[in-house]
Amino acid sequence: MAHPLQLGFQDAASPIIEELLHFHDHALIAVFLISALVLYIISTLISTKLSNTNTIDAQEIEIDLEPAVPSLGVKTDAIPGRLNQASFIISRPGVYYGQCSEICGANHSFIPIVIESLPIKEFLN
Ligand SMILES: [Cu+2]
Repeated sequence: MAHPLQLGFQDAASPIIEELLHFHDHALIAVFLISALVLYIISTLISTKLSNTNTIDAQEIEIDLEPAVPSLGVKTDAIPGRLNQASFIISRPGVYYGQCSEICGANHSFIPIVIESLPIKEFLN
């Protein structure tokens, strides 16, 4: 039934449009939940203290290292101006060598990557 000054559609008057309206409401809930999740993730990324999201100078983006230590199974991107972290468990103490695995510049092959693993008691002393 139509009402004066009605903003939306008329009420559903057939089974097919009733189902379509149910689907519309269901899809709207899904869209709302996804939007809320995306907004939450964006606000978390913007407000975190763990990474520097401000790029000071466009020149600083030129170098993009990708250190990798094969014996530890670790490979991560390193971008100047941004603090990256990678956590992993090393099963025994030692010195592990790696390499840059992205062609980053003229001295790409001379970038030393060394991880020294110590027991926690030695590390704290
Ligand atoms: Cu490199």
